[in-house]
Amino acid sequence: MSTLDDTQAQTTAAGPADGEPELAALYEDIAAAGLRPLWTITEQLLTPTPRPRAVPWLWRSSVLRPLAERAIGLVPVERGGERRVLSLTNPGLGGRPYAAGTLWGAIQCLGPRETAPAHRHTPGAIRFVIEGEGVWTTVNGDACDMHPGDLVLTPGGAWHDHANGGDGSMFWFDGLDLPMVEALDAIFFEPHPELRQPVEGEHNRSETAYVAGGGTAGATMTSGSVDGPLDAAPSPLLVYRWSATDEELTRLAVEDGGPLVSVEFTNPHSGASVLPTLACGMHRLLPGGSSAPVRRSGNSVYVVFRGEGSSVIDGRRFDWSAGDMFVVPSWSAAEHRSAAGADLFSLGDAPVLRALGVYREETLPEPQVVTGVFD
Ligand code: 1HN
Repeated sequence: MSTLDDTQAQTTAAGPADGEPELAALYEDIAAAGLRPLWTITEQLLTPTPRPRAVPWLWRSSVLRPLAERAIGLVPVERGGERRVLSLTNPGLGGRPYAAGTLWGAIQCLGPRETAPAHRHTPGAIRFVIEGEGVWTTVNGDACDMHPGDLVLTPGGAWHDHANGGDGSMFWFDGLDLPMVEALDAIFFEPHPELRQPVEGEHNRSETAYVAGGGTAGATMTSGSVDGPLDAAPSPLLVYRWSATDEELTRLAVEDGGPLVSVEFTNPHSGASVLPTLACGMHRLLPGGSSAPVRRSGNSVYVVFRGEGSSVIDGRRFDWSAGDMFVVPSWSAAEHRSAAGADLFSLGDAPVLRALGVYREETLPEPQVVTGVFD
């Protein structure tokens, strides 16, 4: 007679027990039927907290920028490759070209007079301009001029191409929800018949229309972060200018004194995140300022726009300066500080987690103890 403990020992074993032909036959038949008994699955499916495969990581501008420049000299942007892009490849993801499990992040560059060909796809994208002048991204016929610090949206399904009309190179950060759309088995891609789609009318029409309709800069961002309902429609405004962002952060810093002031960019029609899948924000650490240690479910990628400082992520210190990019994976504890002040752009997947009711965040009671330094 077997006790309850004996029974559990048998049934939690990874394979059939010796001398139990009936049980052995059951396991064989289960496997042959394309099934797996839950009680033999040893990998932990329900972890107490998220266990992202992506690890905290940083890519330095001093490495990214020269490589991008060499690529401008050696690799043409043409049909086929479509984009001159170096993807942030998180070492935890087994070679997949993703910054984190849900997010694509990359540096993209265009040399003088180059065009990255027009196409469209179901993943949505955002561009955050790091350096250079002269490029516009045309989104469904609307040519959006790009300048450092600007955020430009190319919502899923929108035709888009990038054209450099100037004599210098330009560098920007690309963020896409590509891994999410891939996980949903919903990728569609289509090249446009022409290299550049036709530009309709003047440049920056979404911006002009927004202002002409009485839209204010204040309605394009909110202090803190959006936690309202998801809007399945992307923002009708395609460009968020650095001048407006800077002005709002300056105003917030005076109003509430810091040490950290943050805005999240919003769809001015609905107050939702800029894309249904992606949240974009800008964070200003005032000189000597630090943020509270926080963990959040969902992944984030940060781009240092101005200044320098450091972040402690899961106990490791990451020192950064302008143009660097780093990843805070889901549920990693993160806190940021800067002696001289800094502006950080952030990209995150929180709109999806919030819409699905699985978003969580918590502030840690104490600053983290630093046990190592990333380099
Ligand atoms: C894409 O379309 C762009 O349009 C950039 O600039 C990066 C990465 C993967 C798939 C499509 C762009 C991309 C991308």
